Amino acid sequence: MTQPVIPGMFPDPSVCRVGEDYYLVCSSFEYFPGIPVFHSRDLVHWTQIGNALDRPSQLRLTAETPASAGIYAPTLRHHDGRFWLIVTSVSHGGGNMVFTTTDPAGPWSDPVLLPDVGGIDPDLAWDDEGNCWCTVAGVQQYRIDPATGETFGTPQRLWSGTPKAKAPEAPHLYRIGEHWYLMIAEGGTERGHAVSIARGPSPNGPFEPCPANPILSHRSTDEPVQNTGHADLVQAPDGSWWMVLLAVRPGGGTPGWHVLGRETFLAPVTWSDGWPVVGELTSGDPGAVADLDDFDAGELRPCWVSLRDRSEEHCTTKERSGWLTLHARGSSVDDPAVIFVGRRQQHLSCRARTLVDPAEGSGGLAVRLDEDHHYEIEVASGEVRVLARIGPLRTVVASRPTPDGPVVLVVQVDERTTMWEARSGPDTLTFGVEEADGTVTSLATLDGKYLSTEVSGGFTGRVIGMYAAAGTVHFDWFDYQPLS
Ligand code: 6LW
Repeated sequence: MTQPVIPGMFPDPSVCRVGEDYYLVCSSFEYFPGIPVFHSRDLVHWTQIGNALDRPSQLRLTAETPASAGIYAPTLRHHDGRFWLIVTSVSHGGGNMVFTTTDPAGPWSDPVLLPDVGGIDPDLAWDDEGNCWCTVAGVQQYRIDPATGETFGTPQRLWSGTPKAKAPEAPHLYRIGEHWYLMIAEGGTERGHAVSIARGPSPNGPFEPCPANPILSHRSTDEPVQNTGHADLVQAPDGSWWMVLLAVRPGGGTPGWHVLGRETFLAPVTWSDGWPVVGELTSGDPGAVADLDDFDAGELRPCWVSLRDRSEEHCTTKERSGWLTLHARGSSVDDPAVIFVGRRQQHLSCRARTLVDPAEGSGGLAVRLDEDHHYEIEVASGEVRVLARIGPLRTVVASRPTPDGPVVLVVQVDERTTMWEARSGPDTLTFGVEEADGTVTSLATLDGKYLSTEVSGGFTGRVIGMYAAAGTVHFDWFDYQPLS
């Protein structure tokens, strides 16, 4: 199966190039810090260099921010020596806002609000006269000043996409050769997702649709990679053109269940009669990069995300040197205010382990899709339990006594690969305790189907991490090992 170039829940990619360097950003929804920023020199191997929204003055999400709300679909561009990021905060009236910097690794500015720009999936493009055009889903266009948030004139409708196709969104405007191109996603971000394009003489159109639309879609195919859409174009220093896009890798039978969220893929683009032709997806190399974090570094790495906010008061590596200390907030792991620190699951089979000291509280290791869909292994005062939340069902699946003192908790995710097994779901999750001799005593194996986006709905994928349910819990290290 074709591999994503950025595996895990990194959807709605937007890319730009400055010299030999590519930069890419993605949606981040209810997670904080928000908007992961990646760097690459070849479009295939990417390194996360930071998060654009890493302080409350940039991103204020609260326990009332629903799952899959928050930060949607950014666009990243470079203009006049600065990086510009425009994004929609779909919560608390955040609306559309612009951030800027000279260093994409950060810090980024505080937001410039665009109160008069409606819609989602905002794009930025400048014309030769220096006008800045902001195009949003629908597809509507505004002329704005990104430095002040001022809007000029009235919004214009540019194109509503292919007749009978729904949800014209993710617009991006490009000046390429003699034409202005307007590329969109349409069909909705599920199995009907597609990319279409139109071109015209000016940034305001009129736009003529490509006769070959959609230029990319896997709908109605048995491709193992599905939901292809929400794309952005970039030209390489050698003049070749490339497309980054989102797609999913559903496991199990048809139509399957995807568990890693919508991931970032790459495809080559050639041109014919002034229209782009999208080639086969380029297989990435997510690599079997094990990732052990011993929390000795002081600052948390950019891959770690929390739910809606993060403060030193509840999450710190400065209280016990070389440990991550979480002070519980809320009442349980079901609580939207739960103190959680996790990283995206990026491989269809993988193992996560953590050494937890529950001496002053209870907490553990969770695999989370949202507040209503998560499994965890939790330790508290001499007992270790496996818990499951599937919609309205909340249950203790297994429990056993455990000696006082630190304990290593383990979750192993195994992709179901044989046809008969896979008919009942994409994978299994086995929760257990690692004994002193390194063997693992399993407590329970659960069906991964219920931690899939097809079951939970929404736009996110699995995040695996540590949480405090009550009191104070210390974590010495967290180890993530790909198994596939
Ligand atoms: C985003 C829309 C989409 O705003 O999903 O896949 C929404 N495309 O363009 C959230 O990711």
